[in-house]
Amino acid sequence: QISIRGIPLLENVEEVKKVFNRHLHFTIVKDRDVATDHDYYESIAYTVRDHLVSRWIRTNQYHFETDQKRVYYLSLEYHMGRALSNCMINLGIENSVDEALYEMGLNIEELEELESEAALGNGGLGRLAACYLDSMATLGLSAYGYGLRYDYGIFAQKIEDGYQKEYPENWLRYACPWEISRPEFLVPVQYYGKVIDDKDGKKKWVEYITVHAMPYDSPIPGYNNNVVNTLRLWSAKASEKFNFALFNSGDYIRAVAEQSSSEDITRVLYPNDDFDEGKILRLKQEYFLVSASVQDIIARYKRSKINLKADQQVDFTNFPDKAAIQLNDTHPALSVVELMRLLIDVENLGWDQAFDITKRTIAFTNHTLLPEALEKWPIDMFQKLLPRHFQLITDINAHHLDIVQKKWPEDKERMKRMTIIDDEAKKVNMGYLSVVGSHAVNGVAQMHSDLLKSTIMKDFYELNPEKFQNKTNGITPRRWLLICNPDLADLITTKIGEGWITDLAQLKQLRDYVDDEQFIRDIQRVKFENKERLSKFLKKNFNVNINPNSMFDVQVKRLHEYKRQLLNCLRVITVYNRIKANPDKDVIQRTIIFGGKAAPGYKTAKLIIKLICNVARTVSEDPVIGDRLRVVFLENYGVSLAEKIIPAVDLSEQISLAGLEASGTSNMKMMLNGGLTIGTMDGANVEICEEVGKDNIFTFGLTYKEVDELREKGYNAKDYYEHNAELKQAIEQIRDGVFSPEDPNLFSDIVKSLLESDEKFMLLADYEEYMKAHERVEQLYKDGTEWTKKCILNIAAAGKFSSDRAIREYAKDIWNVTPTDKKLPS
Ligand code: 26Q
Repeated sequence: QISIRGIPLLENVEEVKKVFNRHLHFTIVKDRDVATDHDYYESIAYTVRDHLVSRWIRTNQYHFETDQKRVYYLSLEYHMGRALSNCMINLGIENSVDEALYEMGLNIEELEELESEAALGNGGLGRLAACYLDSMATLGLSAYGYGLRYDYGIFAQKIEDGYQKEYPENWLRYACPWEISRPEFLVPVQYYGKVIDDKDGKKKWVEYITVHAMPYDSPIPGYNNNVVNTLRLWSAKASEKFNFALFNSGDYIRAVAEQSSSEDITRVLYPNDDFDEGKILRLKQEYFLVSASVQDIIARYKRSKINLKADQQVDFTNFPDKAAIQLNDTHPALSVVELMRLLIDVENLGWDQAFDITKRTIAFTNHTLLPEALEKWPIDMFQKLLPRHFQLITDINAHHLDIVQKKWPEDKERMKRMTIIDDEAKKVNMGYLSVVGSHAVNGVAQMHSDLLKSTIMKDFYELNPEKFQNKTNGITPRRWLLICNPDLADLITTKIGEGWITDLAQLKQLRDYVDDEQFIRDIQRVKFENKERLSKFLKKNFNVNINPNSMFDVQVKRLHEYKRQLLNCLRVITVYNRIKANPDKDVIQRTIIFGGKAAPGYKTAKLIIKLICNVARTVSEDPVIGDRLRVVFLENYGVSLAEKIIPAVDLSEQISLAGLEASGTSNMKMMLNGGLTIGTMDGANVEICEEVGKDNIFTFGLTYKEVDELREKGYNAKDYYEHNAELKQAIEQIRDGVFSPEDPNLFSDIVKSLLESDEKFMLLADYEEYMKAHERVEQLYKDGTEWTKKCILNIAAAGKFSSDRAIREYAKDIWNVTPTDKKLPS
């Protein structure tokens, strides 16, 4: 047995059984005659949690003693997925637990499936936060995640008659064994009211209402280093005080009702990915996270070793040497003004010193250039909800524009472009506030960081070029290889040892085996077994039949027009037409897999899901097609389903219009698991191509520059349509109801928008090259050995895309903290 899953020593196995039985008895209060599988899941979860507890406490003690600088990651989203297997792996107890359960007649894999996943995120941004927590703990940083404990995470997606339906995801229905509430650290958060001038010339926020933030802590174990960091999620609790008047006046019912309405703040995650609706509840959520977290951060600073000793007023001069706050997009941008407010109004610092400390503490990561995703709050709404913060933004803006004016005295237009508060549009620009209030600003892939500097942040780059950086995203190799693809992990380990788990660059040693015939066969066998496993899972859970002998061609990600699932769909239709036109031609068998949620209000995206489902139906019902082509749309794509799909991918579809996907991370996950990429030169695909070499990836399509030029000269969709017979045919079939005979006009909006000359995502411009790229894919796939060699080269080149590498860069270039491979005592 390989040691990466821990060695199941007899005494460990006996201990696990003992603790498991104790939890079933004392915590769940059942015996084995009446216990359900879910009870067993909970018992084993508590058993594993017990192993974390002393490490968790010791980590806190250690960080108190050393008083190293702390990193605070602030995010409105954490897409954590399941915790059980992650904890077992990171603690090295998986084999012991496995063996113990087996001896008791239970199956670990079946129990793991019973954990509901913490899906408190939409897509890439929330999953990135989760990967970064894993890496920060593994690198021994004193790091905290702060977020919101939504009662309802991302909705559950069902496909009914080909349409997406949304259902509430009540992940807390069963008690969650991984969280601990901390009522003793309740924090007040204030809204509304007004600001008055106090006697001593100070500003005072009065007549506000208060909602309390209750912290729930979850453990974040590092890999094999006995570090356990904390993710602290806030839940809204009505303040009993604020309803006192109503309670006393006898309006009991209204008082209770109002209580529950303030608890609505953390009721539900906004399911929009890259779209800002400007809703007040969302602004309340953002401030709730920010205010509770920043107060908590300051309180921890005051309780820290140096400040506990000092009996005079706490000195904030060194605050930026003790705390780094990272903003995950603009969603927690209010941190800038909340930190200012607390330093000035509560801690009595002067404005200039407060602003200096704020800037040195905060850094900002941007995740998108899409204009509809950039947060801008209506001034009226903002001022009413957060009157003191509006004043502080006004002050910061004046200070900022003063600097702009000194640098470009004549340039009125520039001042207008750079204002944080836009009086004409009556909006507060949160991106600009984040840049002005930070010492570092970064994009999430090289190309994206370059575009930031040349497009939406150009003026700000010219003002402060030293602030701008790149930090290419990464994924954690623990969840995205070791845990989700154990057979590949073992195979790699037999060749190069287990160093890759915490130093993914070591994968490049696999290049030595690219011609090793046995290794090639082993890689093929593992991939096939993963495809078989996925096929069985889909058969069992969704009654979907797919053939593991076919190529698995996969596009899984949020549904968005810029990601161009519709381009993939046009390709599928063309492949279908080609088989029909030439039924005797020898083609490879393909299974084309789609998965992803559309925002509930995003009509076009939902119609695209319906189209894909209808095309899938037409293809499957056509007797001519047989087993040559199969199209499936998988329901409810999320972290847990991804862990099953990604190890089985042959071909990774990354086909966004160049310039629009900031980075992408599913591209990295599939590459690491031996999938080959077909993709545009967008986001991190560019770097994937650099790392693996252009012979080992299928790139196609317009470059960012060409997109720009084409838009400049005028994109004309109809030209492409008229000049490509296959494309024309596919679109006409959609238009004529070939895929929707019961309602021939169902997809007319899609057809119309595809042919518009200002169609924003230029689908038709990239169609022909996309088809040709797929022909190259097919050629290569016919030669199993050559294909597998490229898979090996892809795995070997995936090292750069570890979140450990990304976090090391943040630590060095932004946070000024030092990773360590020191192990704490177990
Ligand atoms: C904004 C305002 C109001 C409500 C919701 C939002 C909102 C919520 C989520 C806006 C954006 C998001 C999520 C964005 C996101 O996931 N972006 C992705 O981030 C990944 C990690 O950096 C990148 O890899 C992807 O390219 C990028 O699309």
